[in-house]
This record gives sequence, structure tokens and C-alpha cells, in this order.
Amino acid sequence: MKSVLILNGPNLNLLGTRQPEVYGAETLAMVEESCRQHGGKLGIDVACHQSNHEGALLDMIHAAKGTHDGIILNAGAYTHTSIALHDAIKGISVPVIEIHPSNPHAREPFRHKSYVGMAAKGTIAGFGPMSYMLALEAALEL
Ligand code: CA2
Repeated sequence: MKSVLILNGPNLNLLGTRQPEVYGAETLAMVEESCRQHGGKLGIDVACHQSNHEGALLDMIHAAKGTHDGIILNAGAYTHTSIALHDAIKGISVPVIEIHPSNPHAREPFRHKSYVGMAAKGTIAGFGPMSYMLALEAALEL
């Protein structure tokens, strides 16, 4: 069975508590449960983690090598700042799908640059919590 790591970065533990018009009304726990269920239907084993710490995200990306067939990564605001995450993605042979519930390109200019996207296999953005489900469908092709 294919194994996929869903990794969420800073502030995504706040999903569903504020700005539902931007990120949707579902909490992170709800999104993770939907991912596990959708993964089950697709025949994908889904593991979920969230951290507010850049180093912890780097450690989890490194550890995915040899453990997971792909990573679905929402790096939150580190998307737009972290060359370290970019290098980590480039440094492992595990394909990464960048995802965002919001569409960063339709928001402030500082969200238009993605160091994660430059290293990822592809990006899914703008579909609310469904972005995660669409990324799982894409993971079937990894
Ligand atoms: O759309 C996304 O997934 C983002 O990665 C979310 C980040 C943002 O910095 C990126 O530009 C795009 C922010 C996550 C914060 O999420 C919150 C959710 C509810 C309440 C407060 C923050």
C-alpha cells in the first residue's frame, strides 16, 4: 500500500478557528480525519503531522526518506521564506506535493513566491480543505 505523509506547518493548528472565508471552516483534526478516510478509499495509508517549528518540519521531511512514498506539504508562511525547506525537499528522493487551502497568488504579493513550490513536483491551491483531497488523488500518480 502506498504511504503518504501529510505535513502541515506554522499556524495550521488554528484552521477552522478564524478566517473561514480564506481557509474553510474545518479544524485541522477534521481535515486530517477526512484525509485518512479519503486515503483509505484510494488505497493510500495516510500519516499526519503538524509543527510550528521549521527545524521539526525539516526533520520530518528527512525522516520520510525510506518511510513514505510521497509528502503532501502545506508549509504555511515558511512556504514563502524557507530556503531550508527548499533544500530539504531537493535533498530527499521523496516527491513533494505543495498544497494550500487558500490561493496565495490571489493574495498579497509576499505570498506569490514559493520556495517550496520551486522544489515540489506540483502545487494544488485555492480549493479550501478539498485541496488536501485533490493532493491525495495526485499522490496516486507518484
Ligand atoms: O493557504 C495556505 O495554506 C497557506 O499556507 C496558509 C498560511 C499562509 O501564510 C500561506 O500564505 C498560505 C497561513 C496559515 C495560517 O492559518 C490560519 C488559519 C486560521 C486562523 C489563523 C491562521
